[in-house]
Amino acid sequence: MNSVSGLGSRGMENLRWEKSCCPYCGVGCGLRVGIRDGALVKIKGDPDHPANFGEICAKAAHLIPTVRPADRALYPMVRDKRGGELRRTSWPGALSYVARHFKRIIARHGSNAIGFYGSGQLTTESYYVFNKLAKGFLGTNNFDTNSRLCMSSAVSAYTLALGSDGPAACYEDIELADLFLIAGSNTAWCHPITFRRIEKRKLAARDGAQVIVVDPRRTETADLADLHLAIQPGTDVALFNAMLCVMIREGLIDEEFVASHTRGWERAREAALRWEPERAASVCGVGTRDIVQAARWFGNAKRPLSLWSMGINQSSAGTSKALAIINLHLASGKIGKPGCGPFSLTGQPNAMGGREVGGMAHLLPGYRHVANPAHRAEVARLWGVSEKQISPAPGLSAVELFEALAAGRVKAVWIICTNPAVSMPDLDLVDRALRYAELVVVQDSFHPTDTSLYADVVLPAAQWPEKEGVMTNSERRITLLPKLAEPPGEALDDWEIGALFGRMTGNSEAFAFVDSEAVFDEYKRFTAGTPLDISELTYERLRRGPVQWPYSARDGAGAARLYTDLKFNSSDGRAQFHPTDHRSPAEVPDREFPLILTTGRIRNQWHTMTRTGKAPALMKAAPEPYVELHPDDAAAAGITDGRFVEVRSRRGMFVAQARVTGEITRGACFVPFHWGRMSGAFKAINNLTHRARDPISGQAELKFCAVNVRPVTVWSAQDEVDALSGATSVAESETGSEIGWDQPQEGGEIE
Ligand SMILES: Nc1nc2c(c(=O)[nH]1)N[C@H]1C(S)=C(S)[C@@H](COP(=O)(O)OP(=O)(O)OC[C@H]3O[C@@H](n4cnc5c(=O)[nH]c(N)nc54)[C@H](O)[C@@H]3O)O[C@H]1N2
Ligand SMILES: Nc1nc2c(c(=O)[nH]1)N[C@H]1C(S)=C(S)[C@@H](COP(=O)(O)OP(=O)(O)OC[C@H]3O[C@@H](n4cnc5c(=O)[nH]c(N)nc54)[C@H](O)[C@@H]3O)O[C@H]1N2
Ligand code: SF4
Ligand SMILES: [Mo]
Repeated sequence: MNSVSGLGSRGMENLRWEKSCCPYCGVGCGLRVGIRDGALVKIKGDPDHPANFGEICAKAAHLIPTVRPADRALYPMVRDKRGGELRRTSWPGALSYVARHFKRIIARHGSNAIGFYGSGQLTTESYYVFNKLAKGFLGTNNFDTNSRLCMSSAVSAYTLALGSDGPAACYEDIELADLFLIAGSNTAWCHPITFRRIEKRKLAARDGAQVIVVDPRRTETADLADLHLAIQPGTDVALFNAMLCVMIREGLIDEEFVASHTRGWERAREAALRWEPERAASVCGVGTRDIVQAARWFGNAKRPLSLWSMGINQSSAGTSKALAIINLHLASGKIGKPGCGPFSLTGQPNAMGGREVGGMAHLLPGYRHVANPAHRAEVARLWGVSEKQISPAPGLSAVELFEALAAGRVKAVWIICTNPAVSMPDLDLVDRALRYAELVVVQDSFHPTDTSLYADVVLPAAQWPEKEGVMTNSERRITLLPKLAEPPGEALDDWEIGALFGRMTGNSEAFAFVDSEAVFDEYKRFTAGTPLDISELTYERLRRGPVQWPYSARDGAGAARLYTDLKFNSSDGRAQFHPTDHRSPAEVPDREFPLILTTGRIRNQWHTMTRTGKAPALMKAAPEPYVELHPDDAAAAGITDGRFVEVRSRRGMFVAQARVTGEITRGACFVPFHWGRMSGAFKAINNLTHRARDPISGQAELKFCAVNVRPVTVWSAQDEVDALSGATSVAESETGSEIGWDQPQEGGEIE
């Protein structure tokens, strides 16, 4: 165990402190957990952990009430028929029920009629076991995760440009950088401890550290900016191309680096030169001078560090957006050196581990690809299965899986550690998918959730800190989470559930893991000789502290940065430029739906609130969702601050109070996505969002769709009578005139 002290002051008898890692965001802060008589009583930051040096944010500080609330899932449950009750059963009872249905479905429709949908909040070990089960033993690559909604555009861009996935930079670079380009990331709220480091760096830097923030909203992150580019949503590629255009024109390109270490510059250069700053300014809705300024700062910076997250990734142009950022670094040679580089901030605590272990429908462990015959052969050998058993066809990605369920092509889905009935775009699709499926298995630590309401089988999972395993944070740092408490009822660690199922379905040897360490030791063999080599890493080493990958036992440490030898992971060691071009999002505003809806997070809630929703202190700050609207758009619609409004898209409706604020760009509105239908049918903003995807990464466009916003009309008794008697509808007689939408509205600056 990781006991760090037996602190014994008055009233603190028997209090012992154990090390762990925060189960929320990808910053991956080290925690110290105070335990007395087997119960968690205190949480503080681990001063020795290099992600946070003892600091934590409010979400972690309020973890304790989220561990044992009344709605923990305690026992396996099965519903024999749709519409029937979920009844408690044993683990063998529940898993043999699943096995029976899988067998029937596979016999009738083939292996690809089943699918798994997992999560970046699983430990690496749990990911590994389920991935092995699906891809190695059930014959389907339909194992995808919510990382598809989160990181997949960054993954595609890194792979295309640098030859493999994996952020090159590290947190220490924050203290060294002299320019921060923060794009599509509300770091202050979503990666708060990383943000504090940026803030400190900026305030402490005698040599000056400038901050550029690219975000259609004036977020708390943007408050730190020397230059805030409040672009129209979806126009980032135009902006970054224009920055590159200015850098070319002003001689700010590192020609020698480009010539020696990259390929494809000519075409990227041509593409950028088509984006004069004036042209980008009109598309992005920001000033030409600001674009030129941003380019000069970037081009002249010695150590520019680019941080990005969902405003970039969650877009039908997500891969292009991320590539355009990477191009800026390749063109200026600002990569592989201390203090600079492209650095995507991962959202979930182990989204990185998921990528490493092959937790997406096109991947195999160790950054291998299902489509690559040599990769399949290596993995098959290590799994002890025939090569033919691993299908060469990539499985269905997250949204595709739900589309296939709704269309009846996939018949069964096993959902693990994610709540798609809140977090997926276009919730009506999810509703159809889960109703039409013949079998829905939900493995969650809580019940009911919006998703488990659809379940035929509920499998109770241990959650933090009842589970053991490793997680990798944004800077490739692996931390061991020890098991610090017993799970309630009969809940099991996720990997144990997968292993039990594997053994029950006749693969006793392949799933004979005795503990999570045995899973880790099997997984790490897949990394030998790969960019993420941790084949020499052990739990024993991790108990002494976290390490970055790649790791070498000889050094006892990992690599702080990637590509320091300026050799990239491509066959010739060169990085590849990809020309990028701006294209319109999938659904642009029009007369009927004149505003852009963008969605995201708030400081004190985590995703679908199954955990943070149980911490009274966190709920207090934001008990309800809301709609941020620009004053001009609000005035045009007859909306005042605090008024209840309905937001509609072609797919659904949402109701909340308006927050009229100049902090959002004109033409767009913002709604947090944490609330699901269980909290009120019209509180779920994903009723409205669009499931268009990036063609390369498959990531959904959760940051852009067309909506209209109007005041909620209060019906009087007379309206009721009029409506029933077919008299003029309220919508025509009152709301229509009030909103004044009759004038055609231009769809922002979008082309
Ligand atoms: N408090 C809290 N923290 C979290 C989470 C949480 O649920 N709550 N979740 C974690 C996870 S999984 C993730 S993925 C991260 C996400 O972290 P972030 O990406 O920082 O969070 P979001 O609020 O989704 O979106 C970031 C910003 O993108 C902006 N944006 C929207 N459209 C565009 C655009 O077209 N271009 C640009 N440049 N910006 C745009 C939005 O205005 C928003 O401010 O947070 C992690 N941390
Ligand atoms: N509109 C809109 N939608 C979005 C986004 C957005 O910005 N806008 N962001 C997207 C992104 S980036 C993400 S990452 C997703 C997140 O979306 P989800 O993954 O759906 O969100 P969570 O609430 O984190 O879901 C985790 C589930 O796992 C359960 N759980 C917690 N710990 C454990 C455990 O140890 N084991 C098991 N088995 N279960 C556990 C929780 O109770 C919860 O039900 O949302 C996406 N959806
Ligand atoms: S910043 Fe992220 S990892 Fe750190 S304490 Fe807060 S939620 Fe946890
Ligand atoms: Mo995420």
